Amino acid sequence: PEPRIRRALISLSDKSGLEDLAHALVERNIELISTGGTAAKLKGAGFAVTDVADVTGFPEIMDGRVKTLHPKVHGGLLGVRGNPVHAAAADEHEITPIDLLVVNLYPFEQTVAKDAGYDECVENIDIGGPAMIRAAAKNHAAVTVVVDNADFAELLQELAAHGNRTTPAFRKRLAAKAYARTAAYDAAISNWLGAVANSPDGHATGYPPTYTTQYRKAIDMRYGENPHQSGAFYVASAPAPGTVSSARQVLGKDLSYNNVADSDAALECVKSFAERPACVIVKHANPCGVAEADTLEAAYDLAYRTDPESAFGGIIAFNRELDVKTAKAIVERQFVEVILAPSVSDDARAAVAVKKYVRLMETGAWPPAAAPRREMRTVAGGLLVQDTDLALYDRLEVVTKRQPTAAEMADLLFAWKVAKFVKSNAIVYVKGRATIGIGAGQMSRVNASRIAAIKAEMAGLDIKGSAVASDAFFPFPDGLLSAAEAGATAVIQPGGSMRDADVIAAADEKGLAMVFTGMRHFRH
Ligand code: 93A
Repeated sequence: PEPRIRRALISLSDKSGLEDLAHALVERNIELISTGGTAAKLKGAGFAVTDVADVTGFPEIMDGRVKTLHPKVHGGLLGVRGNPVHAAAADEHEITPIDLLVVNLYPFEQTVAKDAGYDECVENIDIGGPAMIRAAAKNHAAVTVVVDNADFAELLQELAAHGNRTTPAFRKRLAAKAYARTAAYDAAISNWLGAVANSPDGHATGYPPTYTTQYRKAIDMRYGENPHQSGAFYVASAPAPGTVSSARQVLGKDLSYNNVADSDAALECVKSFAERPACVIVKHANPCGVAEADTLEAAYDLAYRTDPESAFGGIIAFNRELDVKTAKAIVERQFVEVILAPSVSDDARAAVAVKKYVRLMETGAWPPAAAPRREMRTVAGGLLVQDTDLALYDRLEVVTKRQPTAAEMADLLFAWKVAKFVKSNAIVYVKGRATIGIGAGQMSRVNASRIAAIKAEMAGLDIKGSAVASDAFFPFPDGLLSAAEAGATAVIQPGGSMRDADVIAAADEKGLAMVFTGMRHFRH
């Protein structure tokens, strides 16, 4: 039979739910041992509790730095039940078994998060708590270890169901969680200390939040990118406002793996536009239509017209509240997977609700400028980490004889903003602040250019007089010439090719206006 729980050691920094737990344990005749603050709170509430100092025969010393670090505690947690040698040692040294350990740690992460000073952060590094947690978890064959107050209820259910016992499966699960907790705790300390060590004033303000971010599983998807792959969506404990991770789903079917990835692409792209209502339609992680206009509905209509074929089953993001006219225009015209907007009017919501499957996401407002962040992708056996590409250009330098007109300049900037979100090689044609042809993900820049032109033609859009953006420099004049032949009159690109002089000469010959940005935007 499983051992009965007779003695519990409770040591909690976060004391929420403590009294209810103690009450239930005492009712089950389980003896309580506690550290200073926890014991005081229990005694105040009228519970009979043994001070850990009375167990160890040693006072809590050094401001509590040493309170449970004692063989009477650790022997009680670690001794193998039924082992005669361990039992003899326990007898000789008057060690009594501890069957249940309930500990949550000094709030180190919260202390760092509230930007406390160095000394306060250091003082909030818990030593005795993790030591006990690790000891109890090692001995999970006999000892139950709880590190999260959210598990109190399940613990009490177990005790009730099994006559003051817990099942081996439950103890194993809790032990696994316990080691996950101490691992994450030490990781947070190490990352903070690393940042402190690298900071000139020894204060780690603004150190990359990704280092300490913890993720929880928000959605267990039916599958990943394909049905034979499993997939899930993990969300940071405090996701930035106005992101796909903090968005609220107000309508529709469950989000799929691809829905989340494409929603992110659409939303981050539409954030590039603030001055006027804008719409981004994404398909397979690429914008297939982007437009700005005086109304949201007009912006959607222009974005849709870029490539109606691709827009089918797309993800649509807006930078303004979704109004009823726009909502109706979408659902009456096309199949759409996800619609995202900072907010949604009541009648727009009702209009979308007509289509049961459409996922409607309310993102809330986003800050005008995104905070720096890191992004990661895995490669086989490794992890690539980089700062997210949040910059736009280094400079705007006209390198041709002809200056762009004001209208061309506006379209060039618009095309540049879009190109940043198109997979490389990216070529984007724009006219009147709306895309008219997008060439994405090609291995050659000339082909990206050709495809963009073909798509414009297929959509019945005229490239003549358009602006064109290239996410990286034209290595040869051919890509530029192909854009000029298609009818573009203005070009924006990073510059920096060995043959810039040839490319500029070709542009001058065709009477193009060309702007260099000094910044490349590969996206893979
Ligand atoms: O300072 S410690 O690292 N030294 C210890 O021996 C020790 N034992 C438990 N911190 C220690 N604890 C922690 O005290 C627990 O992990 C818990 O977070 C906290 C509870 O303290 P109190 O009961 O005095 O409020």
